[in-house]
Order: sequence, then C-alpha cells, then structure tokens
Amino acid sequence: SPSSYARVHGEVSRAPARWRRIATVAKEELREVKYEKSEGEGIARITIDRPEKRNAFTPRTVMEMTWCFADAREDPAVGVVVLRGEGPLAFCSGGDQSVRSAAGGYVGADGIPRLNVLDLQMQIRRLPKPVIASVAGYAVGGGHILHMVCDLTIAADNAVFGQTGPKVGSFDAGYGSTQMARLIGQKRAHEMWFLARLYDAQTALSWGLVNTVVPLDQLEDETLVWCREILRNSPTALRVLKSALNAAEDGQAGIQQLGGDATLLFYQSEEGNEGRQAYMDKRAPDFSRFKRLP
Ligand code: S0N
Repeated sequence: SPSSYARVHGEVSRAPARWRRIATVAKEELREVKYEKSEGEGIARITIDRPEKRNAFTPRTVMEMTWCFADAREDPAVGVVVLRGEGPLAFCSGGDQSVRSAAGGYVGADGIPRLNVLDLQMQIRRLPKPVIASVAGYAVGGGHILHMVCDLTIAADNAVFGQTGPKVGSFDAGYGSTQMARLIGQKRAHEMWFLARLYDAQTALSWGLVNTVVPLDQLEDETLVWCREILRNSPTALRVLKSALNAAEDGQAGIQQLGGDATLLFYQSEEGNEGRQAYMDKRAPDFSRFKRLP
C-alpha cells in the first residue's frame, strides 16, 4: 500500500532518465582576469583585471580565476602561481557590491546568485604548488581573504589591508576568520573584524600578515625573485609541506590532501609497485625484501 507521503504527494516517478551526453565543456574567453605564463620558467601569473573597480570580483571574475588556477595545477611545467591585481591601486577590494543581491550572493549575467569565492579559497589551499599573493594597494574585504589563503604574501609599501564586512553588511566566518586568527592571533583578528579598520603594510608585516614589504616599483621584481628561489627547490618537498602546513586547519580535507601526497609517493616506490605488479601477474605479492623501519 502507498506510504502516507505518497498518498499526499503522489508516487515518485521511476521512469528512466533521458541522458544527454556532453562531449566538451568549452572554456570561455577571459574577460575579467589576465592569465600569463613565464616562458621556460614555470611561473603562472593570474591578474584580476578590473582596476576601475579596485579589482572587485564578480561571480565571473571568480570563475575565470578558478579556470586559471585549474590550468596552473594541471600544467606540469608550472611550479609556482602568482595572484595579483591590475595596477598599483588595488590587489582586490572584495566582492563587487554593485552585483551583490538580496537573493543570497553575487549575481552574474545568468541571474544566479553565487558565493563562489569560497570555492576559490579552497582551490588555492589545495593546489599542490606554492601560490604567492603579490599585493599593491588595497587588499580589503574578500580581497584581503584571498591574500590570506595564498601561501605567501609580498606587499608593496603602498599596500593597505583590512576587512570591511561589518560596515557593508557581510562577513566571512570561514577561512576569513579562522585563517586570520591563525596568522595574527585571536585578539588582533577580533580587532580587525570588529573595528573594520584599514592597516598599512608595515603594520601588516609586524603582525605576520605578510612575508615582506618592498617599494612599489620593486614589487614585480621581488615577486619574481621569490618565485625563482622556490622553483630551485624540490617540488615534492614543497607539495607535502603545503599539505602539512594546512592539514590541521583543514581537518579531514587537510588530512586527505596530505594522505593523497603519501599515496602519490608510495605509488612511485618499488614496494607500492610490487603489489600492483603481483595483481597484474596473478601471483602472490612478495613484500619480504622491503624493510620494516623503526
Ligand atoms: C577599496 C577602497 C578602500 C578604495 O578606495 P578609493 O581608492 O578611494 O577608491 P573608490 O573611489 O572608493 O573606488 C573606485 C571605484 O571602485 C568602486 N569599487 C571599489 N570597491 C568596490 C567593491 N568592492 N564593489 C563595487 N565597487 C567597488 C567604487 O565604487 C568606485 O567606483 P566609482 O568610481 O564608479 O564610484 C574602497 O573602494 C572601498 O572601501 N571599497 C569597498 C570595499 C568593500 O567593502 N568590499 C566588500 C567587502 N565584502 C566582501 O568582499 C565579502 C566577500 C567575501 O569574501 C565573502 C566571504 C564569505 C562569504 C561571502 C562573501 C561574499 O562574497 O560576500
């Protein structure tokens, strides 16, 4: 007999679905972001390109950044990624308030409200290559959070940092709060969010919010030097260290990332391959030659 739910709502259809196969997922042209790779060097550079809005991001800007970060991740020639804003006035001023809607997010051309910058934050954290924020001018609101989720921040001496959320009716209770408290401590994180003040580059440096401060005209050169120094180092060591440094904060997802790195290394070992080879040869694996180290 039908359930009480079915009596009220009717039976749920069990008809087969009509599947439409999507053979390609076309990437669109970049309109709000510039994406570059340094020839023969392994540096990818993503530039938010809306200087007239102090590089505020729309859902489209975030999508474009997501595509670029995905490309940088997949390209084995890329060893380090730089995120920056176009022009000297702003790294990023957060979500574009002119497209924020009461419907629950920022609305793009398709009319759908999104908070997709949260996915971008996770993508940066989980990208197994160093990501450097190169900050000139304002890094405020969601733009401030973007620099915080990057692995390193190089600031120009004109950089200005802060959260405006409580003034403009927004907040980030995710990384924007937890990562900030990890970086600068609970008291300062409370101050930064509660008072919504702006802080200069030297204050940010003294708080541990950025790694170094350089004159504005040296920002690009200094960022390149840091990239090149990193690129000399072991990519596997960098990958595992990034996972390890993020693991506790990221909980199970952090352990998954670190665990995935362990699997990746194990798959490259003779011991790991003995198991696979034995399965393929239809024989019992012989692990007797592998040491059980203390
Ligand atoms: C950056 C500021 C301090 C720069 O001041 P300055 O140099 O005096 O320039 P302005 O004349 O103010 O600005 C120049 C033009 O740019 C426009 N503009 C600047 N910022 C934005 C913006 N964020 N949105 C839309 N337009 C912006 C100005 O309007 C101006 O245009 P014209 O010339 O046409 O008048 C100063 O500009 C400033 O304070 N900006 C606003 C900063 C801000 O409040 N940002 C939003 C904060 N909130 C978020 O970012 C939340 C986003 C987020 O990360 C998040 C996280 C978790 C969950 C949800 C979210 C979420 O997405 O909401």
